[in-house]
Amino acid sequence: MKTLFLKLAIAAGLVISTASVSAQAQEVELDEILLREAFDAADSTGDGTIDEAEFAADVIAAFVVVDRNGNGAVSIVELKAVGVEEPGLIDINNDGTFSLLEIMNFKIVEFENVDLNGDGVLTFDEIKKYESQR
Ligand SMILES: [Ca+2]
Ligand SMILES: [Ca+2]
Ligand SMILES: [Ca+2]
Repeated sequence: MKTLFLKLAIAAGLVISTASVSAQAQEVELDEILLREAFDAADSTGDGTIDEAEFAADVIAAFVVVDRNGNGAVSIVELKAVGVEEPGLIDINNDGTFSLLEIMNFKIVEFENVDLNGDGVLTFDEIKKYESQR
């Protein structure tokens, strides 16, 4: 069972790391290099997997970066700038902005989708596979 804090934390991060990867890299090889960098940055324990706490921390760190004016909510413009194509799915209360909670709810689902073998941690291969299907 995830805590609310974890739900909050999971939303923001992988949005940014994966989005910046696809925005910057067109070639597969470069894509993989950037993906690896994002993965290693998120894997703060360095054990080769990303658990929920690491994922959550990554989400929060990313949210802070994207929320440029620091008002605790991300606008559609800010979100699209990091490559999120369907922000409507994230905006639960439909107010046109994206709170950390809304993003976290969205990212939790993504975490579970990426975790192909359902062991509760993400490996580089799982993320790579997920990214290649997007
Ligand atoms: Ca780790
Ligand atoms: Ca909202
Ligand atoms: Ca897994």
